[in-house]
Amino acid sequence: MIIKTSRNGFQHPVASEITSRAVYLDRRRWIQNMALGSAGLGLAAWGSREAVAQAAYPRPGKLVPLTGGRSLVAGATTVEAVTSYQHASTYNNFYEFGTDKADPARTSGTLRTRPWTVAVEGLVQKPGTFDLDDLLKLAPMEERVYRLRCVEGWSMVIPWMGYSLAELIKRVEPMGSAKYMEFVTLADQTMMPGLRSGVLDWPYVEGLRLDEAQHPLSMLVFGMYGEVLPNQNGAPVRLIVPWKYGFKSGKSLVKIRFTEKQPATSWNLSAPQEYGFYSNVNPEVSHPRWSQATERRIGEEGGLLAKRRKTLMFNGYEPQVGQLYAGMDLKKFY
Ligand SMILES: Nc1nc2c(c(=O)[nH]1)N[C@H]1C(S)=C(S)[C@@H](COP(=O)(O)O)O[C@H]1N2
Ligand SMILES: [Mo]
Repeated sequence: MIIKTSRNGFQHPVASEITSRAVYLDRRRWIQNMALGSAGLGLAAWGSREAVAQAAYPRPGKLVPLTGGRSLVAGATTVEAVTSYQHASTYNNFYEFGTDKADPARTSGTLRTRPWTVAVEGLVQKPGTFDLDDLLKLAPMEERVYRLRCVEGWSMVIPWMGYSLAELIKRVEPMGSAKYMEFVTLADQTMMPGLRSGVLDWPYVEGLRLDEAQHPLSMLVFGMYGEVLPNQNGAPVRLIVPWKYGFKSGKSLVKIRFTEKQPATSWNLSAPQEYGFYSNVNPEVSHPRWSQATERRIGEEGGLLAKRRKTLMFNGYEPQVGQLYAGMDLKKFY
């Protein structure tokens, strides 16, 4: 694979990714007016009994717009408001930039996201290094509204921009021996003040079974709220696996490896009894130190006293992903 050096400056996508404000607003209206029936594109078709149109949300207008050719809403079981951009971009877990929720928004300005490459290695026929610009063009950009459920007991509803991870997987042609994927994220002392702390072994590494990674809901994400990702949310490219606790979705990805054996993952290494390899959202399997039966929606009125919501099996995506775990003891494979 040829490595191309980006001719675009910091956070300036190629012209094809930039949509005029008018087109953008038009698309917004279309989403707003999208009836259940017209959501029958791709994934939404099989989630459509649960899917409901989300309220439109404003594009914050802080970063470069990133728009998708089509939009879909996946996995909402009730009408749920999209979390405000303000909350989604200031209440973050990104330990490379500090462990306080407010740290990443404050300290991630030092992250340089251009040039950026993602190396794909291991058990594939076509290993290589992808330039971010090539990744942006690899498949049509889609907008998907997913719930994000953190293992700590809070959740958000976020409109992500990206495409199925499966699009990348099929291009590199996994060998028959490939059973797992390992996702390695950036660990650069010069840009990430949090690396000085020993909370985790750096780099932050996560993993998925190959069939989980190939599931169409698993998403390679480049943007949110119609713009490129802000640094604190994992710029320039991250994973989103919506039926698993948030920590499975690594931010600022630099390397993807296909392996035969289950990869060792950062959170599992740091506390194996608390964070399993699977970490599927499951209200019936408690964390050793707290119940996972309910969650607090970030941004809802009432702060810490706000009414908690019931956590849904597989974060509400059971109809789509339940089959991946047929016959598995989910208490054992937590
Ligand atoms: N590299 C890296 N990725 C990471 C984390 C991290 O600390 N470092 N935190 C994870 C956790 S615990 C959660 S809940 C989500 C939070 O994503 P958000 O800040 O975009 O909501 O990112 C995940 N990805
Ligand atoms: Mo999390």
